Amino acid sequence: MFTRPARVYDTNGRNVTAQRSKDTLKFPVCPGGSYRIVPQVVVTASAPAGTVLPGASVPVTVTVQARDVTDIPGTELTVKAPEGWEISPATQQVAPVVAQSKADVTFDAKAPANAKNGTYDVTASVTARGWTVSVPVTIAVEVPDYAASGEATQSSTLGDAGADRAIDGDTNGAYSAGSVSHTAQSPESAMNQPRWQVDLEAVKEIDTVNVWNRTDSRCVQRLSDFYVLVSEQPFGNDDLATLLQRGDVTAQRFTAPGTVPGSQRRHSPTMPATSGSN
Ligand SMILES: [Ca+2]
Repeated sequence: MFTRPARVYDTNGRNVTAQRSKDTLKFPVCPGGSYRIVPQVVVTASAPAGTVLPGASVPVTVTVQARDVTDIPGTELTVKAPEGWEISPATQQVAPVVAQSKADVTFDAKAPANAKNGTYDVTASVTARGWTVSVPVTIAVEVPDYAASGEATQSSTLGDAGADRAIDGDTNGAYSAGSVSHTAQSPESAMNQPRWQVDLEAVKEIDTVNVWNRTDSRCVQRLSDFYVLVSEQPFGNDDLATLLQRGDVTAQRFTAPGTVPGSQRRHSPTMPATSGSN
């Protein structure tokens, strides 16, 4: 607060002469008196409410306000952002602001294409000769559920329990609820490495793959030993052994549903040893 121009007022509203040196403010005081210190430069920064997609830009507005009777000379706005963020422009001049008025300046903050879910602090600093005021603005990034807009297929289907049920946004694990996908229950299907997959239809930066199991008590164990495979190339009709040997395929084996760290991959099928997924 004391690193910017400030005025000191007594209880009667009279200005008290003060001297500022870096972060120290000195002024004469009367015993028992009370004083009000009013910063003469107020800087705020804001971004639109909501979340930002990875790789998207959001406009940040910085408001420089001059209080009371103190004019603000021309200042410079600089922005610090986490690694990978692009700020445009990174610096810009702010025109002088006369007392009791304000000026808005705007910059764009672009999230990295590989940004993870979370909140990020971008700091805007307004600098004049002798003082700097810095304010953070928090931007939330939300990685979309790419699977939800992909094309789901599976090796066979039991009744109407199609592959698209696994990406319908409903993770109700009870088969009777009508949202669980299911491969056919024939011996041939079980022998043929039943699989479910989703084509994301473009290369995407994948953070996690969430696999939701059935919750019907007698069927939970069916999804007990399976692989999650990801690739930027189509899997085609290759069997599991072939896929595990392919250089473009990343594979992880699970004895129970969980999450797998991702990378830039196009396909993410699961190959359960037995059938049934949400
Ligand atoms: Ca579902």
